[in-house]
Amino acid sequence: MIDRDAPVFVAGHRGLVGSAILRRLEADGFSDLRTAGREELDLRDQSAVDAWFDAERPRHVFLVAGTVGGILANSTRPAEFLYDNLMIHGTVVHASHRVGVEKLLYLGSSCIYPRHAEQPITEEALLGGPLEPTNEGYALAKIAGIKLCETYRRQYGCDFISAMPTNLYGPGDNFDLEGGHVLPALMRRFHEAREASAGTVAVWGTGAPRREFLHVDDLADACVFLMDHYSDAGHVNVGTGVDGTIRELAEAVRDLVHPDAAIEFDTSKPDGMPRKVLDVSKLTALGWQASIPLEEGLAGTYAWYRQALADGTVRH
Ligand code: GFB
Repeated sequence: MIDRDAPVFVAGHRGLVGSAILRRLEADGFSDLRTAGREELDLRDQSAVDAWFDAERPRHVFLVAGTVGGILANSTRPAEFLYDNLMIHGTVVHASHRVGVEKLLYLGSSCIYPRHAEQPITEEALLGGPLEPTNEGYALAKIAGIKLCETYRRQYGCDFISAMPTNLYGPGDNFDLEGGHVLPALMRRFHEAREASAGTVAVWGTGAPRREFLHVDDLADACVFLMDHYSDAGHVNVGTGVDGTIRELAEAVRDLVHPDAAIEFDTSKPDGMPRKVLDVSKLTALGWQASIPLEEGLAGTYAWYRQALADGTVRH
């Protein structure tokens, strides 16, 4: 178990994942949480990151910062996704080594796996074939992050571990229609159609791709579990092991938000990876499994979204 009274740095605390980890650590009694907003610290800048680590001296690090987005943002801004993430992973891992961080958890993404990986995808599928082109830049940066943790462990003996989550959703998500992921985008589109009494809602692609969705509170729980119980070089998949089509997801969101709406597929938009479901047997064998069913997670996220709209705090 990591020490609940040690200084812990959550890099990326304002994002979907970072905010969930912060909530989870606070609930768990961690007493010395350190964060740094973008305006205070540019995580792409090694000298700024070094200075911050020298001043703050964290003993544990959750490296969950990055430039993230959905399929369109990834395919139209590949340079940003590659550069920002490569730099952020490099600076934080290196600074952590330099000041002697005892344990670091690095968060990757299931998009690291080859486009035609055998499903469900095991950890061993990494680097077994070409990547999905819509998110190649992001995936390459995420693979570099895994290799940073592995090599710093091998060369310097750092206890740096990596977790690879599947597609995430939950409170604090980005509801931007162009830049965000499918689940918040659909929730917002059905919500706005209901408000406008519109009868049809657009869903990108064919509806045929299959995706697995993990609630971010489950992910935060898994991250703390791994920090407490896992110390090895190999990365660990984090998911539910259950997937469905985008059409099924759209229908579930429609039933929850605007049951009278009709769905119209916009096939000018990309489908991306045909299927992405993780083999989670490694994590299950370690003793962790997801506990928030999709239906419950969708309802909670929609309640959160409406409240955030009312409060004016939703990210668009
Ligand atoms: O969530 P999403 O952008 O992530 O798209 P990916 C998932 C699927 O939903 C794709 C479809 O087949 C989309 O075409 N989709 C339908 C929509 N309607 C929408 C919509 O309104 N917005 C969005 N965004 N999609 C991402 C990667 O890929 O997965 C990232 O780009 C990251 O790198 C993330 O790894 C986990 O699963 O396709």
